[in-house]
Amino acid sequence: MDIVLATRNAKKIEEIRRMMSGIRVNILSLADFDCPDVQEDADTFEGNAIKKAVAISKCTGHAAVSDDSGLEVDALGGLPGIYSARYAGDGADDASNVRKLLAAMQNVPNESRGARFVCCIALALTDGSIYTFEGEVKGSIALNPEGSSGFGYDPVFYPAGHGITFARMDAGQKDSMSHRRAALEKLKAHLKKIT
Ligand code: ITT
Repeated sequence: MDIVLATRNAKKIEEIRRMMSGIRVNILSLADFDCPDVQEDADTFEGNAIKKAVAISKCTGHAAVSDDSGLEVDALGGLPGIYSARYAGDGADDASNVRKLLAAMQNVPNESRGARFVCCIALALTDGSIYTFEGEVKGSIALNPEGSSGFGYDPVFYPAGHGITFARMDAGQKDSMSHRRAALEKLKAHLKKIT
């Protein structure tokens, strides 16, 4: 079965390809198709994930898998949440997003710095059926960025029970406990049943 990865985020693509190895699907790249950008205007991770997967499946004529994900911070009422990629505004990048988050958290004491990463994966099949799979990892927000691996908010996220940020972990260690891993395991179990 051919599946197009409906994301333009190179770091997500790396992680998903790594964790999808070992199952009988042929992963195609969105870069090989001429599809318009999908507007992420739903108000949930699931809504945006479905929008992306359905649009890319229709555009390419193949099954599509999308990933909508983000960081929910308790002290900020769940922000940046679905706005994670563009938290610092138009033209935001990982560094400006992290800077804005740390500034917003400046006066938040250690015991109130809880957060979680959420990942919703959507699978859209060519017969029009849609499936979604969620994963999360709980943790807390660091006082300063630490480490240079990964992407996004990895330098400021301590997964619970570990004394280092995701950005200080090697790829295999982050993969073993990440929100994306949890969602992808559910997707893989589903694909094994239908392929
Ligand atoms: P696509 O929509 O093309 O997939 P995107 O980067 O815009 O790419 P999202 O809308 O799902 O994707 O935004 C996800 C953002 O959440 C991402 O840019 C990071 O800022 C953050 N994020 C998600 N997963 C993360 C992870 O594993 N580590 C660090 N930050 C993550």
